[in-house]
Amino acid sequence: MKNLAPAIFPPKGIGNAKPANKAVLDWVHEIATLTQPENVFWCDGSEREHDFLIAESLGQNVLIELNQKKVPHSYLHRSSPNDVARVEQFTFVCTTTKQEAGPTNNWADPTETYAKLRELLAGAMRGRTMFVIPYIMGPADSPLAKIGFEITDSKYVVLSLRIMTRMGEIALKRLGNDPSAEWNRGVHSLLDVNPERRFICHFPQDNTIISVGSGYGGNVLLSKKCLALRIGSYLARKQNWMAEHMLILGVESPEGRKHYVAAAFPSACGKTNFAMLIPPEHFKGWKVTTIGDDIAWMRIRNGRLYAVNPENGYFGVVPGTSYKSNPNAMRSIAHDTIYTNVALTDDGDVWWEGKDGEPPAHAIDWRGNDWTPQSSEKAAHPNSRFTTPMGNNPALDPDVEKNEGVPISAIIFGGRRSDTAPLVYQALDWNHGVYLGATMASETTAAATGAVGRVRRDPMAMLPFCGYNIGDYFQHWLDIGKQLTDPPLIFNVNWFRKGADGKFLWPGFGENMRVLKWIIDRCEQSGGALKSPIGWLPSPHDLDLAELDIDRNAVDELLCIDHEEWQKEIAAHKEFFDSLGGVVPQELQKQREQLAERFRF
Ligand code: GTP
Ligand code: SPV
Ligand code: MN
Repeated sequence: MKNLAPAIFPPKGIGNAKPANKAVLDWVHEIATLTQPENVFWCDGSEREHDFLIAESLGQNVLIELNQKKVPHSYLHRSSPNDVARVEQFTFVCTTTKQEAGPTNNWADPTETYAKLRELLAGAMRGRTMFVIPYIMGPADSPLAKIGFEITDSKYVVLSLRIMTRMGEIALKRLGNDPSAEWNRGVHSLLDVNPERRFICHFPQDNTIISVGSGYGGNVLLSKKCLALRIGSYLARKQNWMAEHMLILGVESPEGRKHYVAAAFPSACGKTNFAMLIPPEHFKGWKVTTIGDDIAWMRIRNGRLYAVNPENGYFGVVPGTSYKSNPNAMRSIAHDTIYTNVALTDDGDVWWEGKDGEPPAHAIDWRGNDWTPQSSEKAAHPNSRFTTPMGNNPALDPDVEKNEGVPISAIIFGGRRSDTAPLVYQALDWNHGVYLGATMASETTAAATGAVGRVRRDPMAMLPFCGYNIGDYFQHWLDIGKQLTDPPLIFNVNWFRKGADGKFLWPGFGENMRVLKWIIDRCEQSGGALKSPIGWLPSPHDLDLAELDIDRNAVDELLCIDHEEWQKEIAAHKEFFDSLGGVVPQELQKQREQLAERFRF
């Protein structure tokens, strides 16, 4: 069989940053004994190491060099066509008991799973280099920061983690020599990139992740969904903090008043875009800044929630990104970026559906085939991604490295719903807000394999990412609320409601500032709202729609609560809770009854 990742041999002084910590050394030794690599490469995160790995990746066709004048220091990676998204059906939470993993996770027995994975990993790195990557999630000295190590046989993973995390020496320093220090053990091997041997397994009780058979980001950048969300959420409950699938942004008014907002939208439902929003002309003087675009780690401080972004870069959806929809993202990915599964133009530039300007007359598509605008296939995969350091973002918030994090004034939940859910509404209180999160639904997207466009319940956008029993997770949210003297207000938004013509009613992107402004007004107790059965709802004049070209009827439709649709919705909430088999806290059952009750009057 063809070796997908032949060994590389670094010159002296590269690949030898061996840590002193005995627990790490023992673990690496154990994995090396099992996987039998040709050599072990200890990463330090230096420029020299980076340049060497880029050169080797180009030599082995792991990366393709782009036109360095057009996109400096940027490269294209093509994953296997069978390996382009997260695989939820092959993602496992291996808690000691099935009960701990709960009704929404694939559970597998830890002893049996370790045995199966050991078999798959035995000799798997023969003829390959085993990389050991130390990294920190969160600002290095934050009380929320966590250390992880990822062992991998993929150079793409090493180069990507260097962007996505604080990688190398900095992590070794923070870990120190204490053999009992807390750190996450991550093992990844490409194996032969065969979907039949693709398993993403989490062992929360051991703070361990083992991922085999994939080279796609969400399955193999173990810092991200695996550690920061699945293991993270498990640790968060135990340690009384929160690990959430949320962007974090700052909003500053022309008078200099600043709020931070965290928002949970499911995969490919607009987090990166919202986090980088540029307010329209009419909001001159307002500034939106980014703390994070995908994950928030939050803890209680002085009765408030404070959040950090555990990541150091963005792994974002490429298609649809343009100077029109998201100029800050375009500027971020103009250099020092790894592109995965986009198209390559004849002049060595990258292209994707929705990019500004005319499509190229000819390109090489994400699979490596010739492409023209007449082709029936897409040039870029719908889940093609960029990996770019957050330092590239022109709107990066100055407090992104603050150890204690930023205080959160509002939490927003949002899904992709063609109907039922209005543009925005506010929960009556924290517990009602938890109910909004718990009953969230969204149409599925290309971020995971499987059908696209199917409405499914995705509580707090965490359905694929909660590392323990969802009932306990709901209870954790309720328990956190009890400890907050100044809790964030909770909102629900829907940028994706459609009219009878099947088109989006709301322009979205930068114009979402109008909704954000109402949310900030509510936080400052200045925004108007009507009490509706589902919560506080703005009337059209409570939203600043000045200079927006939108039909008055569209606005009415966006804010309308259709009682028939909501009867179906409430029934769907009940069906969802029932499907969870009795783990839903009483408080949330009560919230549902109260919601139904409010519709009766
Ligand atoms: P993940 O990285 O998978 O977690 O995705 P995300 O939640 O960060 O979503 P992202 O911002 O990348 O947007 C996903 C898709 O939704 C892109 O195709 C965007 O163009 C589109 N999108 C984002 N915001 C809006 C919006 O306000 N309105 C509309 N109509 N589409 C949007
Ligand atoms: C998501 O699917 O929510 C992502 C992309 O952010 S991935 O890292 O692949 O999970
Ligand atoms: Mn995401």
